[in-house]
Amino acid sequence: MKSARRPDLVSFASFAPLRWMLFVVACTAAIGNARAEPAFARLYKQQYGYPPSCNACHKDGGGTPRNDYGDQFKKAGENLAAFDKIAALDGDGDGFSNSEEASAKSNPGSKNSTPQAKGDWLDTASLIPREVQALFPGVRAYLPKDALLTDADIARAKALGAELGKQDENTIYIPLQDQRPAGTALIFPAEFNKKAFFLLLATDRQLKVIAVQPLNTAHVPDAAKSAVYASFKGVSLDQLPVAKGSGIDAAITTAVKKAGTLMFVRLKNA
Ligand SMILES: [Ca+2]
Ligand SMILES: [Ca+2]
Repeated sequence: MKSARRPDLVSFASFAPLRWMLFVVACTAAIGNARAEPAFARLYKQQYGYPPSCNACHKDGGGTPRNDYGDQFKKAGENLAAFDKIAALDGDGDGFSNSEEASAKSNPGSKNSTPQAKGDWLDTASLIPREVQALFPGVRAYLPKDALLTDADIARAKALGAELGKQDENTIYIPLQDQRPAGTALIFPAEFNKKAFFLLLATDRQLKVIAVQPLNTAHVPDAAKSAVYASFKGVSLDQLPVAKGSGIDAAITTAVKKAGTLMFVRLKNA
């Protein structure tokens, strides 16, 4: 593998690719800090041997407020040592300690999951963002594809008008219908006036855009009001427009250009 920068991700991928990658996408979908949650999942797996779902630390999936276990973990330092510090506590108050629950694969952040009745908190289906599922009604299976960028990819992207770097690496969802790709979806960050928001880009199986949607615009309300999203519909990923100007529409267009080109260079091999 070329990705010396993220060896942990590569080794996780070989261990449990689907769950891990879905976790990365689901938990980064709607939060302000795109790097925080996967880092947590890596630590959790290092400590307990499996990646958790977003609901270990959040009340209702990535992007929702932290639950009591999430708060305990944060207060204890958010690092590997923090797990031992909070091991004997019972974050969710269900009578089982945090470490008892984590070791038994029940959710230390939810009363509804105990070592005797773990529930479905680790099901991969629960990790697919609702917004993605809504764009592909009836699709029950998703193939996550890690979009790691080679130097050749970056050069191809540049030729298509998009400046990509390693920091743009992401995970592409491929919805599967009758075991055939039905399209693609990608959740990615955008920035306006130094504030982050998230966008969802989806295409049909020919890589023509079917939708671009704002996902979390709490810090950038203008991104929710923009009318530029409809203009991408029907455009091929390799022909997305280059942004002009410096307003919110330009910020969105820049992010869409980068994300679409990332998908194109990873999915259409030269
Ligand atoms: Ca508990
Ligand atoms: Ca519990």
